[in-house]
Amino acid sequence: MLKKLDEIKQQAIEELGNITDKADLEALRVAKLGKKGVITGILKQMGSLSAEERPIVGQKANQIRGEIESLIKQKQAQLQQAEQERKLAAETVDVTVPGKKPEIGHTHPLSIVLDEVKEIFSGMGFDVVEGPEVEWDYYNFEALNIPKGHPARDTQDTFYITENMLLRTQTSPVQIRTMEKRNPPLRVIAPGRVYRSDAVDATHSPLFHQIEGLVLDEGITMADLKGTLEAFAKRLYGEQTKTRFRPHHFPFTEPSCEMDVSCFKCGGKGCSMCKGEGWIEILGGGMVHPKVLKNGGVDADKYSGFAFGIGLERLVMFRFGIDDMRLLYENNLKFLEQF
Ligand code: 2U9
Repeated sequence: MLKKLDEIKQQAIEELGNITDKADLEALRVAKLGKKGVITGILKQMGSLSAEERPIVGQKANQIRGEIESLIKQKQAQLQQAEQERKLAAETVDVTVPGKKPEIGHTHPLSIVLDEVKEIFSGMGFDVVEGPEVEWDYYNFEALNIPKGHPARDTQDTFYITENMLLRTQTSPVQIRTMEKRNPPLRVIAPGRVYRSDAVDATHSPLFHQIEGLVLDEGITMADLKGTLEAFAKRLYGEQTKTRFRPHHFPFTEPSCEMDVSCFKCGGKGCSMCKGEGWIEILGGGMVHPKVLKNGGVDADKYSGFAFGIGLERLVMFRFGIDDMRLLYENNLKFLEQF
């Protein structure tokens, strides 16, 4: 039996060497030390031994049991440690791996240029004002010296909602509302969406954007208009930019003008961008008509002012060399991701 016990120990050592997980280790413990295990088996057979042999075998059996127990404990600790190391290795963060660039959106070209224009006028002391896109006929036309039947109404194909309510065809009603609310001196720009019942093509859209401006004070003249708009053009297109004012006509300004800037592509020599002209028209303006001042509740004897209107889409198309306005509305990512 003593020899058998030594064999049990030897075998346990061999088997332990091959064990790699906790379940197998537990199975081994049960097989060796459990109630039906091999050591218990030996102890059960001790009845057949003589009184002298019994304590010797008993002692040896307990010793072997103790040794196997401590070997199992050792193995348990080893497995535990190995598992811990595996876990740590799996959880390791490699701080040297290059980061993934997060996908972020792009500012729409219309917004890029609008932000620039706002920045330039803010720098000259203008406030940004906004107003409703659904307007009364009065604010969109009447107050701006465009009464019913005026030919200017035919050039602005209007979306009417009722007889007196419409989608604004210009942002000018915002300035009338501002004049009603605030007293001169006044310097504002009114950017926003406007609507005209135009068929869609490369240069027309039923929804487009204007930036209009209004300056009111005592003693404002055409010279203030020229200086302000020239400074704006140089800020937007560079110091080398030249400006040219041509007479024009608008119902809400008198006198009225249009401003051209020297072509920013060819510098004035003539190219495809300016169609050989050397000049590009970027805005209209003029001195606010006395009737319009009166409609806005402003004393036309005391105050005068200038106003101007800019088509944002035109500015954007020239700025980025875009030849079709539809690209600005189609939300094609291949296009938008270039900005
Ligand atoms: C008030 C008084 C006067 C606004 C003006 C223009 C000239 C003009 C066009 C530019 C391109 C419209 O988008 S466009 O087609 N606008 O040329 N706009 S003066 O005059 C005002 C506005 C409000 C109270």
